[in-house]
Amino acid sequence: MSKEKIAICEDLADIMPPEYHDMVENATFGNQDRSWKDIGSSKELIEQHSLCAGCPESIAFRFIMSSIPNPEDSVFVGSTGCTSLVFPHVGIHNIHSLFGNQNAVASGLKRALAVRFPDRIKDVFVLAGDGATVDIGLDMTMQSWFRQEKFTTICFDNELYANTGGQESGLMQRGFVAKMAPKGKNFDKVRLPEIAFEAGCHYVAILTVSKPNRVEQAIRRATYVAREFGPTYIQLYTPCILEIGKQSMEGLDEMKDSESIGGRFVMRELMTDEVKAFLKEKEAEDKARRKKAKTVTA
Ligand SMILES: Cc1ncc(C[n+]2csc(CCOP(=O)(O)OP(=O)(O)O)c2C)c(N)n1
Ligand code: SF4
Ligand SMILES: [Mg+2]
Repeated sequence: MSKEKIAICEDLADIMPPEYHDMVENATFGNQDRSWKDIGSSKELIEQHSLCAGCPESIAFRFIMSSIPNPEDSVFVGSTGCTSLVFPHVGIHNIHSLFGNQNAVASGLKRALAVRFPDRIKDVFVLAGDGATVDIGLDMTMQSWFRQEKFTTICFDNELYANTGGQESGLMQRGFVAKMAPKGKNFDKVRLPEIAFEAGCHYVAILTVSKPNRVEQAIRRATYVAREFGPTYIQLYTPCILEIGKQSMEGLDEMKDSESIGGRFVMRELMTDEVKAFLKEKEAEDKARRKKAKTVTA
């Protein structure tokens, strides 16, 4: 990993905006121990977005961007929805795919990168809403898991189609009435974490984005396991504050309430014993490296 990969071509340096120079010089590219703790003290790979003020999807992006271990060699694949409004603002290579096709596009991309760069680690992440992941794109999502494609699928679960004004989704909870689903949902929320595990994902996590350390842990685990074993899945509860009638400052409370004991989004992880043993070893290695780096600096 190295900052050379993101260096600006000398001939273009004087016309690049100052924000871009700032990103190349002061973001945490090339640091395998980068973390959410760098937020506030280094240039972030996202600082602006065009989501509603206070939308938890924006907090999710912030934590994900600061946690991925290899940003200069990572590619995001997005899908239409509120999440896609963020993609033009991120400092990571990304592709916008047709709504629902994201896991098919990511499959081709991951395979092509493995052929083109056999000696480099290239991480691929799908970031899409629940409508794209679980409803219209479910076929593509599941088939990529059946085929054991080695990338991470991240679902921004706001329990409806937010970008088109509030239609019912498979991840909506029973009885919920949305602006464009006035009769209320007749069925329970689809248990996608369990389905993902049964469909071949080697690591699955469901959580809110109220606690950055948890998001970081899930992102790192999912990335490492995807590299070694196969597909991984993370479902993040990012409530649409507009639809549940909350103010911009209230998204965090909604997430905290829903993850407290007995809540709908208490953090859960699903993994095989083999993956558990692998992560234990990997995390011990990471810890030892960080400790050594601290001793050298001191
Ligand atoms: C092929 C296709 N079908 C439908 C749409 C319309 N569409 C755009 S965004 C969206 C809903 C997105 O919902 P979700 O994936 O849950 O993301 P959110 O906006 O909730 O973050 C739909 C149906 C589209 N753009 N393309
Ligand atoms: S409509 Fe909802 S999900 Fe979309 S940006 Fe606004 S608050 Fe976020
Ligand atoms: Mg949604």
